[in-house]
Amino acid sequence: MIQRGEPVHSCLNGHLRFMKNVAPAIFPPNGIGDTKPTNQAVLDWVHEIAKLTKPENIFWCDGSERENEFLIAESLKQNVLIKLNEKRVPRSYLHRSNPNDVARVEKVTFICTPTKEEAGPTNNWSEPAETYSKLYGLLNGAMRGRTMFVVPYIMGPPDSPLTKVGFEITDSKYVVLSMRIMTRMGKIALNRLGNDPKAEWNRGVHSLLDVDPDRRFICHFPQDNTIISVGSGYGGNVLLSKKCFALRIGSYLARKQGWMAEHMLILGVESPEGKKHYVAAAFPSACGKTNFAMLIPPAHFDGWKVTTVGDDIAWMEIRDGRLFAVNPENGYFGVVPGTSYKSNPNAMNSIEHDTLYTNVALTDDGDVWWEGKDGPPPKHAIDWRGNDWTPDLKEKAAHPNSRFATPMRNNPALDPDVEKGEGVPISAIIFGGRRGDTVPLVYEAFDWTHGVYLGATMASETTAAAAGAVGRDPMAMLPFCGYNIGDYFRHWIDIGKLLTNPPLIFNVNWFRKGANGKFLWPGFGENMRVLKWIIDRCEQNGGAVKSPVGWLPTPHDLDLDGLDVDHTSVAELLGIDHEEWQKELAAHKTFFDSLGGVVPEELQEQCEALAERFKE
Ligand code: GTP
Ligand code: SPV
Ligand code: MN
Repeated sequence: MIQRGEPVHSCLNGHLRFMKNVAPAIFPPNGIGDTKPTNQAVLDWVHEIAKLTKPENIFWCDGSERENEFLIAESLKQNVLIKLNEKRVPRSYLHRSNPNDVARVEKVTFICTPTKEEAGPTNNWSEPAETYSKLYGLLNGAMRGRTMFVVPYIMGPPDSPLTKVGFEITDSKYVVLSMRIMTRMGKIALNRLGNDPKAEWNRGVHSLLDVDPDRRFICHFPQDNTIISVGSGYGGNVLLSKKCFALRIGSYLARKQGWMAEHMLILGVESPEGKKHYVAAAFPSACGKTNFAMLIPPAHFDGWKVTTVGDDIAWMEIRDGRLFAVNPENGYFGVVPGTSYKSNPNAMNSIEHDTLYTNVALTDDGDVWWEGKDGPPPKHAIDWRGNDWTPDLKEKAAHPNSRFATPMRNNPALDPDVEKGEGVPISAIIFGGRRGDTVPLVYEAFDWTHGVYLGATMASETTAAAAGAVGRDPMAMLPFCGYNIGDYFRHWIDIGKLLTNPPLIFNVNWFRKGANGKFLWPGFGENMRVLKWIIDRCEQNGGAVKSPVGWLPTPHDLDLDGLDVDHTSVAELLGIDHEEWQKELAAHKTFFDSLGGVVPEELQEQCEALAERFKE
């Protein structure tokens, strides 16, 4: 049974008495909010959390249309949502989060394993009993005057062996409405769980409290399959299905159970002859996963088709010696700024209707706007904070991390096999970050272990705030690996040993810059040219030369017909600068050293082998 410390009541009564009610209770009519699960373990847990948080009432979600309509109506009344212009963006809404609460917060994200070693050198760790005690203190009476929603959901296609059940308790209507888009929510989960009190399911507890950054914690208890998140109302902090369950708890379960939970998009690519491959790609947050997953091939690639399986998370398992992947999610929570008909038409088509926007600007005619949208900016708008905005102001109208939540069904390029229980077979795995220099446009690992090394040492530039600063982000999982990163590397190596037909592994970099500081590569749809080479390599008919870092295409091996990029740029994009790579090598060593001895021997050897190849 779960071990928990004694709740701390006394010291917190002061702030509780004055805690703002940011989420007043709602009172559903008969037939709404009363679909109680029958599994006794779930009922006991809900009872325990209700006793602690003391809500006004409990709302049991069933995922029905009627329930959704009621929740939207109540959210409009409470200004949780703003209705957008029905003609321009039908059935769509805007939500503004608290300006202090606009992104994931890694410094208050914790992995609460019995020992610090289990969480490893890259995670914030906190002792489970103490942490439960602290969180139970904060949750004590936190839902007074509020409705407690119980949200059942599944992650994965309904009939997949990889699919898992989760329950999220929350006092936020925005969370319920978002979970309905992002997951398969409601009765489907109750049916999947059944009545076995010992069945595996994830427990998620979320309360807004008073949305105070000083009382904001996102805590994971992998051994208990439990997440507790308090004090935030935004995205990855509170849609507990996503980063918290599908990645942090997911990666822990995956290692224990012999599968993989990765921060990867999944796409299908079909040739004019009808030959189809699937690839999975791990890029760090805001480095192009959604865009790549929705790529539209340029005119030159007539007859080629790219389809989306997922844009953020892949759950993968081994079958017949191959890796098969499913997208555990049911919707996209995508970056809005920069999204346009030019950069990503599939995303634009997806978010034209039935979309929940967060922190974008509102135009005077009830439409949404953001920096980088097609056409000129509006003469006047209400910015993401709710203030008047005009184009002459320095402030951005939409928050740089403003997001859309939209059902994957809206995507015109949705892959037909997205619901397939067995998943899709993965031919290639791609790693990539945002690197202004050093890293070529694309190269291929020599073998699986070398590929694991590419993933383990990948890096990305942080945002404009720290221009030029490069942070290592292994497999784009640094913020999302729910256990010791050394054991995670080991798990990758072990999976490789079980694969008789492993995916080839590649590294890409869309973000290399020339001397003028501009991107050398046009990116977006033109990334098809790189994808095509990757597919050629999978079919053993793409050319490449051996370089110290891996197999590199020559300009001749890439199909660059009709592309407006000059020869020198292509040479720069594919170039290996030995001086830059000496620095890169040193950075790999420093990174491995910083992990304090957890890095598997095989990867240390890869580091030495890379150094040796540069000496040849
Ligand atoms: P998360 O949802 O945070 O995980 O982000 P993501 O990895 O899905 O990134 P997304 O596709 O939303 O892109 C993030 C930013 O990178 C946007 O501003 C895009 O315009 C930009 N971007 C995406 N693809 C490319 C590309 O090929 N070239 C360039 N230059 N920019 C790109
Ligand atoms: C990311 O940061 O990788 C996201 C957004 O996909 S969030 O869901 O907020 O984590
Ligand atoms: Mn992401």
